[in-house]
Amino acid sequence: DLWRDLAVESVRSTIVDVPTVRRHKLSQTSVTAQSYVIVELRLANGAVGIGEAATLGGPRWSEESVEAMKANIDAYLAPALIGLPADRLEAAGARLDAAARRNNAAKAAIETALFDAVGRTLGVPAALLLGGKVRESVPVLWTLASGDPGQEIEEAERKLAARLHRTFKVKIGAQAPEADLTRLGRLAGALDGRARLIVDANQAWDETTAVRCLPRLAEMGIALVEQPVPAWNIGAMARLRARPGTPPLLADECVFDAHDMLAVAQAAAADAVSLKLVKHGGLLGLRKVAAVAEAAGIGLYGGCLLESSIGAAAHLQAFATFRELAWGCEHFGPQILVDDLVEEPLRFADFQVHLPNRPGIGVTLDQDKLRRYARQ
Ligand code: MUC
Ligand code: MG
Repeated sequence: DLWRDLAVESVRSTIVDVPTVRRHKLSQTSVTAQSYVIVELRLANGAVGIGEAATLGGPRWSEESVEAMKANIDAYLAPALIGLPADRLEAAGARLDAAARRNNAAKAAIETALFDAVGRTLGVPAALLLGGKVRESVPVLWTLASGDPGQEIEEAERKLAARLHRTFKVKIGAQAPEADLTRLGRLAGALDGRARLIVDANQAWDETTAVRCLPRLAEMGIALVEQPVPAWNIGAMARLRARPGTPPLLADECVFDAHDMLAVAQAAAADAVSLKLVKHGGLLGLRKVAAVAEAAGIGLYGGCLLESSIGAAAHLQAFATFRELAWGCEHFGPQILVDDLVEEPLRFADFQVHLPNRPGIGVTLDQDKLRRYARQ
């Protein structure tokens, strides 16, 4: 019978480090390799689900590091689920929350593995368990983050010519604001009329700097500005947003859980929100944050933390279920790694990333790659 025994039998966590094709610089860190915790969760029926927790340069983008995640998964989170039927997804979330505070990325990797294992058991995509697909592919942007405008223009030209990406997110805040404005002016000039540009300051500016610089970004045609000020300063986001000449604002580090989303909505502090498993603690948490945003008329943006095809596929299962995904997604992560971790990487074509048409999250872990990139 189909259900056999869905009890969670074991959970294995592995730290991997996968080099990137070039240095990726943002305001708070700079990386040449991506570090993930890969979770393999086995059910009594033999099905194995996988999940991934991404970080960016250690515990710098948020508070979680791969070392801390692996320790907390092994000692607290995994034991909380052993024996629980894997289809009790909401109950599993409650158990994980009782076992450890926050640790949202670690919880998301485990919950992804539950969705994957249940989906594989039933022979259905995880999207079906989240409401069902509205779309088969999602527009996907590319991030320019070497800091060298000559290199960035050339990289954007290659992506445009290959019909892979035509929206580019530029990482700013690693250098002085004036230097970034000059750099952005060059990029906007070179790509004018052929690509859409957005920027991400990763909390780098104070309110005064943002007051001065945001109208200049609007004049250059920048379509969206992500997290210009520190995550705690929701008041500044609201005041900036109320000023004429401010481009649309995207909330990233200021929205982790649905309570954060409610506070941002009540303060009218954002036009859109970046949805990420590492922030929301899982697919169910991501949908809850999205529901609060939808109720407030705040647009949805499919965020990433440079995941491999495992994490990206998990996000796509949720992104596929939204009636509106106004800003598309940024799951270019599989393309910035020198190698992927799955047997069949996600397909990028015609400026979209395409949903795999297989059960669970839709991708299969390549055990050789796992061994090759596992930290010794
Ligand atoms: C972030 O803050 O959005 C996502 C893409 C990228 O280049 O950096 C990340 C994190
Ligand atoms: Mg961001």
